[in-house]
Amino acid sequence: MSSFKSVKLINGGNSIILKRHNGTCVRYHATWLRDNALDSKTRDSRNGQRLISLSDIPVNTYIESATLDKKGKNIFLKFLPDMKQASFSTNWLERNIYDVKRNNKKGWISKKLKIWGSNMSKNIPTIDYKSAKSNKKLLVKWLKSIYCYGFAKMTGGKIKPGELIHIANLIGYIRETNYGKFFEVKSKIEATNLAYTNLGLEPHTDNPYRDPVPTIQLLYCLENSASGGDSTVVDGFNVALRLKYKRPDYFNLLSRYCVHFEFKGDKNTHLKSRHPLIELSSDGELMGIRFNNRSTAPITDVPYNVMENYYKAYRLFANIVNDKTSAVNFKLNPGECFVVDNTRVLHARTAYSGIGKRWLQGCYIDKDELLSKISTM
Ligand code: NM2
Ligand code: OGA
Ligand code: ZN
Repeated sequence: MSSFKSVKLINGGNSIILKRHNGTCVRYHATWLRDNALDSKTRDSRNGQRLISLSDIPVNTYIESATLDKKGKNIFLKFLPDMKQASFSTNWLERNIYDVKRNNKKGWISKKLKIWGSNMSKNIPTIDYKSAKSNKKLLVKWLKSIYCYGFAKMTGGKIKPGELIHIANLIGYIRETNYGKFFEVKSKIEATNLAYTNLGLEPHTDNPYRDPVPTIQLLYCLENSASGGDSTVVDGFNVALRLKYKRPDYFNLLSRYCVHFEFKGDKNTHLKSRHPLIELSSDGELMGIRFNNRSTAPITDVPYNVMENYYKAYRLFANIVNDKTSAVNFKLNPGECFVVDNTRVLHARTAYSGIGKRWLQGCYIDKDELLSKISTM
């Protein structure tokens, strides 16, 4: 429970400044406080949604008086000119703090994410199917690892076609695409996608040609007796950060310029998108990686005099992707599956052949629901 020592108006009531017991201070603006008032006329008390618009807040809003209760745990505000009153707990204010130093460096990531390389091979976040179904604590822990690492495995599932849907439903809502609610990853004649052959697939993110990109992918193994067909996953954020460390100029090129992705696998499908390989938000957060050599269209948005360097940057990125120290390798057994955050983690398989068979089923899931589950469970 946080508490403050004192509160004062500053800039003629345009803001308040709160002092903590350790001497540090934090400021909030009058308009911001008014907009975020928590009373039932400002926010619906059932669903928490805001009932007012900015036009309901006078432009010249200021705070006439601000007082703390005895214990310094609640603050009471009077706004003018509309004579609105509002109160906030100091806990709420601390939780919603914005008067802080921030990291605006390109490529920052949330402290909650854990970056990994081949060192994760020995402790892959894994759950067995039975625990996932019966032990909520273990399930939440597993869901959190999908968020933190962008990768997790499940073992002990039924060897039954369509079983992946039950697992997907533990994570979130299925994202249906042209490939269906789920798809059969096996070698087919006249394959509409190279994934449906026995060729090896280099580390890639799926469907970079789709906008928005599917955010989670699940691959479920039903048969894997062919020789080869081993899996690899690579933390794309780790690769991007290693690139940035080695060659910040290359990192800038790959995040600055857009690539075109395109897929035309059958006569009913023509998907296109335009995004950088390394995507940053406007304040520099590392948002996503799109990397798929099979579906990269001619790169035409890089100026002539930058192209040579762009390709050098692209090549170095690919080299780090394919570096042994980036990879976590394993072979899926029937009844096992893995889940990747497709905005971050790349997946691959080696070529397969021989008398045995290989049959995986896959589907896409929306990550927003995963985050919602973690937050509410
Ligand atoms: N499949 C497996 O994004 C890709 O084209 C990779 C996707 C066909 C749904 C394969
Ligand atoms: C895919 C894919 C990998 C595999 O279907 O998108 O990359 O192991 N498959 O077959
Ligand atoms: Zn894939």
